[in-house]
Amino acid sequence: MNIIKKPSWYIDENEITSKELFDNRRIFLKLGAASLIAGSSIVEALAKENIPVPNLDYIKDKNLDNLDLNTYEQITNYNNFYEFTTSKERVAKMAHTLNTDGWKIFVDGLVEKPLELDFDDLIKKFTLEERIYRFRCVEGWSMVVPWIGIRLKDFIKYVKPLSKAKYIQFETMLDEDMFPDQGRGVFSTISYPYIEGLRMDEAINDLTILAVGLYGSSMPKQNGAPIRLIVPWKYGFKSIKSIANISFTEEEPLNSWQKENPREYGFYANVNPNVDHPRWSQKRERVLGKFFKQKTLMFNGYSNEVAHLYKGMDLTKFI
Ligand SMILES: Nc1nc2c(c(=O)[nH]1)N[C@H]1C(S)=C(S)[C@@H](COP(=O)(O)O)O[C@H]1N2
Ligand SMILES: [Mo]
Repeated sequence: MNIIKKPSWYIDENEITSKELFDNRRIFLKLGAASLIAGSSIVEALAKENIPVPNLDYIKDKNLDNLDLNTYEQITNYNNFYEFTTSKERVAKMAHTLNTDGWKIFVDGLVEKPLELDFDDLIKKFTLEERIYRFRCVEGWSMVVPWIGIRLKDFIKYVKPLSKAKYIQFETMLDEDMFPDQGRGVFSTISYPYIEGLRMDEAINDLTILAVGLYGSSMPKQNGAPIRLIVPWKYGFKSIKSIANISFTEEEPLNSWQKENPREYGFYANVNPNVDHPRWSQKRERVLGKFFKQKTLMFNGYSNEVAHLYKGMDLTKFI
């Protein structure tokens, strides 16, 4: 009989409840060999790192740029979500009031016909893809996140905008019971609903996704469940969370941060190390969990994919 000695890292097939887990080499790498000691199952290892068991089926990102992922813990415990609080550390604790059951997305404006889409039905119609992206907040911090989502281009094709449509506008859900800051009236931090928008050519770029999860499972509430925009070459505020309304327009949407402070925030918000924020430099960024700052890249490192969209535009004016 041919006896094969099992290597120390061998994991018994029975311990693996999901094939997805076994395939997810990155999660293994993140957890490190130490957590995969004999007797400890992957599920236990995931639990120890507070990573939920993956529940989404998706095409993996090959991570050709070899980006170093931030941990699930980091990504889900340092958030900007003003509907809850301006404290990045507290969003995670407060986000339980966001109820995504039966979530609907309304599509209107310049479309063939207005639609009311049920989130759960909607995502079954599309292919989910993992997208490992750099994510750079205008405040000067950044992270690398393995998002899971659908291409916005595919969604747009599905809802059939009219050819007159030049822009797409997104709004976050309005609901005072779910989002405490929305119930504060004149004392709210910003005016609601949170609004964002993209030019149509930006919207149909292959990098732009509607994200429905990260690290293989559904979007955590604090990160914008159940569905949010991700535009990786723009400052984080463009990546609007918990989307409830999408409309197609002829006019450029007035996005929330431009409305709050047009001198500091514009419509485009492309990551640009050469154009400083009026109150701070944008040349460098602090990656969550890293000690030294690193250089911020033009278009957040996505110039090859998106620089052509802004040819001939003065990027010191179109901020
Ligand atoms: N509805 C809504 N969307 C939002 C925000 C917000 O306050 N409300 N903050 C934005 C900002 S400033 C950033 S940096 C990112 C943060 O996303 P994250 O918490 O998943 O890292 O969400 C963006 N989307
Ligand atoms: Mo941000």
